Amino acid sequence: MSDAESTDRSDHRSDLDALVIGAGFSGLYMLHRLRDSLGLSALVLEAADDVGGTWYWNRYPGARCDSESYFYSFSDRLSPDLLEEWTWSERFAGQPEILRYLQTVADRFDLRRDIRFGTTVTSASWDDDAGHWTVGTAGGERVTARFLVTAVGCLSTTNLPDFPGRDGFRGASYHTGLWPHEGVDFTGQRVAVIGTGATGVQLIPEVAEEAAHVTVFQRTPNYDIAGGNHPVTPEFDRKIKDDYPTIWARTRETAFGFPYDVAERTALSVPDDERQAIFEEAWAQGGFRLGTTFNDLLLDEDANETAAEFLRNKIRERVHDPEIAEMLAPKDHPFFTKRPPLENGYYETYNRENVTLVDVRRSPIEAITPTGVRTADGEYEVDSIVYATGFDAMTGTLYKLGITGRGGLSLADKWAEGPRTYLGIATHDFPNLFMITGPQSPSVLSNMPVSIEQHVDWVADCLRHLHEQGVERIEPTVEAEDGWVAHHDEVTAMTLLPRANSWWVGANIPGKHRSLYPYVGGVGVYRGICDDVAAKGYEGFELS
Ligand code: FAD
Ligand code: N01
Repeated sequence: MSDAESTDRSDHRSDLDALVIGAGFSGLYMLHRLRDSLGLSALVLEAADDVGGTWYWNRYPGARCDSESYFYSFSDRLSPDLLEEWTWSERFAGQPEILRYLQTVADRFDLRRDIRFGTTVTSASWDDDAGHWTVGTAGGERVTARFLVTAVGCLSTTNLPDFPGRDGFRGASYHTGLWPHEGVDFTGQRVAVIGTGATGVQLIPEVAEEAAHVTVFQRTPNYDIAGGNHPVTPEFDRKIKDDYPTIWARTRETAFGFPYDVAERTALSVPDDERQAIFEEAWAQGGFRLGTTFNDLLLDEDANETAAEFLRNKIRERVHDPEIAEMLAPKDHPFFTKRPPLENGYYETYNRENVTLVDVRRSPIEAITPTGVRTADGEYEVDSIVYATGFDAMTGTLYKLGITGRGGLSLADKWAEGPRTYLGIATHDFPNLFMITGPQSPSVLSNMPVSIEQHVDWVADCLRHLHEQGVERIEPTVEAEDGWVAHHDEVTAMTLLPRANSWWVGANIPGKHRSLYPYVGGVGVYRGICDDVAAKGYEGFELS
């Protein structure tokens, strides 16, 4: 019997202190804090057969992080020893290596014995009389817990567009977020790839190397930034390890949770040639630095346009066919109002003979036929279709949990006009519920391990406080929630982010309420607000 099964028949099934859903970065660290720091009884329910979350599911060719590995990991908060011992092989590690890292974390802290794998949560209802959550699973089990922590990820429910005829395709279809564990051999095949977000941009060059022909269906071109991936040298590794105290301190105070911050200058305050040189230097360094070169790129359209045009010109330099280059160069939204993918050789892929780009904005996909993809311009016959079409982000997975709060109110109904949270971590009428990287927290607008640790630590400290004070329930007040939503909306309106049809605003899912789902006020600012709330005895929460 596996460890996971042995927990199945333990006392954990009833009256747990805390139940956590999800065993990715968030759930693993939450379990460690609950069990090992606070001594609470805790159980994690996880739909997958192993830990890893994102890195368990997204096994498509080319999958890798685009936060640099040395800070896309747990900090010294988890274990200074592990930081010293673990060495990343590449600047941006590939999926297998990140999965191995998370498996190592699970093993090292003996987390698996309190994780039940292959267990999908389908309901979670608050019982106001009993003062606990009753959580139901697809297998028909029920578990009760005083506190419920969702660690279900922001990007864990796939978006498979409902194209007419989709299920009648006679070849093989894949969604990148549910990639077969045994891999896929595209050798000699004609492959359609639908979607050119961060995933498509990683996958397309890899598939083009293998397949006979790749047809890419692009709806919106992106401002892809050069990744600049390379192996990690022993010298770099040593330097990073020596600098870790400073690095982690920086990640906690900067806007995006990176160890470098946005420069304190505006784009139009410097002469054109100087600005160009600054962009070039950031480009040469690779990664997201280009987005931090000036502090008004997300605020001022003219400033933004300078970066946008710089990136369009990079595309024009690299893609030989000027017509294809213009198809790839975005003009319908400002830079960074959709998540810019990092690319390693993506644009050069379009110089290959075996790659065709189709503009489905101009000529939309009308149907998937038994033998291919039909657009307004004609049919493209293929052997396989890859859907790199992203996720129902931030709320999709939360709604699938079937959460109901006081009086049977469902979370989906409460948020029908957009999420209403306090700090993106809790919501009124749902006592004792904490959402790790919930909507209206920095989450996907940050280097996520930093935001995950901040949320988990805040929740753990809160639970310790409740225990010490003999408090059994915690719930945000309506006033505090209204205040946070108003603040969130105000900060959002100062930026250019609402301008683009991105998944950040829910535009990728037909019928989804349009609002900015993550909080754009910045990681450091947000941490300060959360710390202040805690220091004031959890101001804005009702404790009873
Ligand atoms: P997840 O890793 O998504 O884990 C959530 C877990 O919850 C999953 O295992 C899922 O199976 C489980 N779950 C969900 N619903 C249920 C249910 N009903 N019942 C039981 N279990 C359930 N972020 C960055 O900051 N930098 C990067 O470079 C980066 N790269 C990324 C690359 C890809 C391809 C993707 C898709 C995302 C990337 N992200 C990146 C975001 C990434 O999701 C986070 O960095 C991080 O992995 C999230 O961890 P998590 O534990 O919060 O959620
Ligand atoms: O998903 P996406 P993703 N018809 O939603 C298109 C993280 N991530 O999986 O832009 C035609 O960005 C859609 O078109 P449009 C990262 O946070 C990180 O690529 O909506 N096309 C788009 O081109 C990222 O942002 C990393 O017009 C349709 C694509 O499909 C997030 O995950 C790597 C369509 C979806 O792009 C999601 O990225 C990978 C339709 N009906 C992911 N529906 C790294 O860190 C959708 N599309 C490296």
